[in-house]
Amino acid sequence: MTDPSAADAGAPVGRRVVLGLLGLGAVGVVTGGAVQDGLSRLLAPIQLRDPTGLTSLIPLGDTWRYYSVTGAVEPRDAASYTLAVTGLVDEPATYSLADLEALPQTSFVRTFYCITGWRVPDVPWTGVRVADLLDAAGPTSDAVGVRFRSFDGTYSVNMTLAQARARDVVVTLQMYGEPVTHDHGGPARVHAGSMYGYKGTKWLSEIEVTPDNAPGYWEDRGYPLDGYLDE
Ligand SMILES: Nc1nc2c(c(=O)[nH]1)N[C@H]1C(S)=C(S)[C@@H](COP(=O)(O)O)O[C@H]1N2
Ligand SMILES: [Mo]
Repeated sequence: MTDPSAADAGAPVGRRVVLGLLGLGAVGVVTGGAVQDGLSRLLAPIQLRDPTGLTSLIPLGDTWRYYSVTGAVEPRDAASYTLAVTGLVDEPATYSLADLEALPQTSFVRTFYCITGWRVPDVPWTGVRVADLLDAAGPTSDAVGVRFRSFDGTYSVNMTLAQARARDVVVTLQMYGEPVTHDHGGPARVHAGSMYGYKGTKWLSEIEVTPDNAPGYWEDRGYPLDGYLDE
């Protein structure tokens, strides 16, 4: 699927740069993994400015790409991180990282899919079910959706209340058995195991229970509101 973001990215990567990198990618295919790895690192700062655009065409193999729609994000740690549960709930709450770590953890292994075509096989995810946080908050009878917001100040995405309650929708605290790194949206990101990556929110700061299921950042730019994988 083509990416509607290329046009409105703040400072898109020039076509010549991307074509040059495609040339490097071809070298990587010939000479093997080392060049691919180097290319992946080389691309990290570029992808800051090309969140889901042309760089996804470069053959990097099954590796992670760093995505941020806002460029650099100020890191938060155990001392400064909070997650607020707000909106149409009986008991709004604010969780510290330690609070989240003290709640029951769910783990599962799922392949990660970005809708632009790349994937990372068999990723181990661990975190707190969004369902548990919703149960604790008690959505009111007029609640319909859940809006996830990021402390990057820009990213958001919605799910219906029912979708957000699925067992594989987690406030992820660990990937690969390690704390989620800043680049991967730590200390806490949402991941929905059965949905494309864009339905998850890196640098999660708020879960707002809403009276609707309004489109979020990428959905406003053409991604489908229903983000379920076809698999
Ligand atoms: N805050 C924030 N969350 C985000 C994004 C983003 O740009 N900003 N990109 C989304 C998309 S499209 C994907 S594929 C994944 C990428 O996660 P990664 O950067 O760990 O590879 O994050 C999702 N969540
Ligand atoms: Mo994505």
